[in-house]
Amino acid sequence: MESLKPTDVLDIERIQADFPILAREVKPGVKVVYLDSTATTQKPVQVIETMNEYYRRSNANIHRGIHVLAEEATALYEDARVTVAKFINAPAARQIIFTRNTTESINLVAQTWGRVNLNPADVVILTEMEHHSNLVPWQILAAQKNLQLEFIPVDAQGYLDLEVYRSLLDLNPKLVAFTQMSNVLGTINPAMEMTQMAHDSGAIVLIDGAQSVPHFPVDVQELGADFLVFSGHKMCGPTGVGVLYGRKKLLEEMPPFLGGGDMIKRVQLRSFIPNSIPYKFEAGTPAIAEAIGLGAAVDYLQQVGLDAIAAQEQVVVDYALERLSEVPGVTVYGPEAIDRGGVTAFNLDGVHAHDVAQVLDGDGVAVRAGHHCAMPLHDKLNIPASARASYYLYNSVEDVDKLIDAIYKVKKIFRL
Ligand code: C6P
Repeated sequence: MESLKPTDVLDIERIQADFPILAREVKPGVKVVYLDSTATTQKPVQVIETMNEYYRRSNANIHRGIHVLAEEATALYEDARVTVAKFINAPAARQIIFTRNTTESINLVAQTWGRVNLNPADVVILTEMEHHSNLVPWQILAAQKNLQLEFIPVDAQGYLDLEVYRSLLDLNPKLVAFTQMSNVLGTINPAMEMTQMAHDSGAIVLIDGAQSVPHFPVDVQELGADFLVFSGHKMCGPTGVGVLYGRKKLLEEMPPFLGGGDMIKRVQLRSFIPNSIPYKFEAGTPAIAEAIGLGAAVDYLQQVGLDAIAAQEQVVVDYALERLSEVPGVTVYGPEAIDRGGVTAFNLDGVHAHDVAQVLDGDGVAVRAGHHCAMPLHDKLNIPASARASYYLYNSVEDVDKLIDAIYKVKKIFRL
C-alpha cells in the first residue's frame, strides 16, 4: 500500500525553475529526475549568469594588473572569498583557501601540515566510512613518513563506533580526519563531539565537509574544526573550485603546497619568500570565474535558506526510506532518517546495482551505481556495489515516487 505522501517544505516548482537542466527531456517525453546530487549538483541560472557576466564584462587575471578589468576581476574573486568565509562563519576571509576541490584540499593538508608535523610512528585516526579522498592522501603520507593509520569502525546500523574511537584516542593521535556526512550511508556524524574528544587528547581535526556544507548550516567556530574542506560543485557552484578552511596559526606555519606565481613575496634564483595566507596556497592563475560562481552559489543557497534546504531533504529522505522499505528485495544501507542527510544507497536482491541504475535511467531517473569512491565501506558492508539516490533542494516527494515506480519496473524486467 502506498504511504501517506508528506508535503514538500520548499516550493519545489519555483526552485526547479531556477535550474534550466531540470526542464530537460533526456529522451523524447521523459524529463530528467535528477537523484545524483551527491556526485555533483545542478547549477541555478543565478550561478550560470554570474559566470557568464564575469566573462562578458570583467575577465582578466587577478592580483597582477592595475587596469580596470584586472581590478574588477580581483575584487569579484576576493568578494567570493568573503562570502564563503561568512557562510561557514570563518573568523577571517584569509583563512579561506581556494583549491580545485575537496580532494585537493585534503592533499594540501597532508603534504604541508602533515609532512612537517607528523613523524614516524605517529598515529592518524580516520574512519571506515571515508571517501577515498580522505583515505589515499593519508596512505601516501603514511608510506612517506611511516605513520600508523587507525580506523573508527562503522557499526551495522551505519554509525561510527564512538566507544572504539574513545579507546583509539588513548594512542595519542596527532590527527583525526573524518567526514561530517557519509556519501553512501548518509550518516551525519556527531562532528562537534568528535572534534572535542580529539582536542581533549591533543589531536588536530580535519573535517570533510563535502556532503555537509552544501546541505545544512556548518559553523567552523562552533564545530571547533582545525581544517574544513569542501567542493563548490556539490553546492550549486561550478566544478574546478573547492575550499580549504584552516585555523590561522596552522595555515601560517604550514609550508606552501605548490610553487609558482602569486604564492611568493620575493623570488631570487636560488630561494623564495612565501606570500602570506591565503595567497601562499594559491599558486598560479586560479579558477577565477569558478570562485566567483561559488560565491553566487553561496548567495543562492542563503537566499533559499540552509535550514529550509535541510528540512526539505529530511522530508524527502524520510519518505524515500519509508517507500524503499515497502519494496520487497530492497536493502537500504545506513541509519534512520533522523541521523542522515539526503542519501539512500540500496541494493535490489538478484540485480547488480549497475543494471538497476541502467533501467532507472530508461525512465529518466538519474542515480549513481558503483562503490561511490568508498571501496573500504563497501567491503565492510560485504557488497561489491550499491545504487544510490541522493536528494537536494530541487527534489520533491514526487521524485521519490518516480524512483519507486522505476524500481518496480526493474523487478518486472528481471522477473523478481
Ligand atoms: N563524492 C560521490 O559521488 P571531490 O571529488 O574532490 O569534489 O570530492 C571528493 C569527496 C570527498 N568527500 C566526500 C564525503 C565526498 O562525497 C566526495 C565526492 C562524490 O559520492 C564523487 S566521487
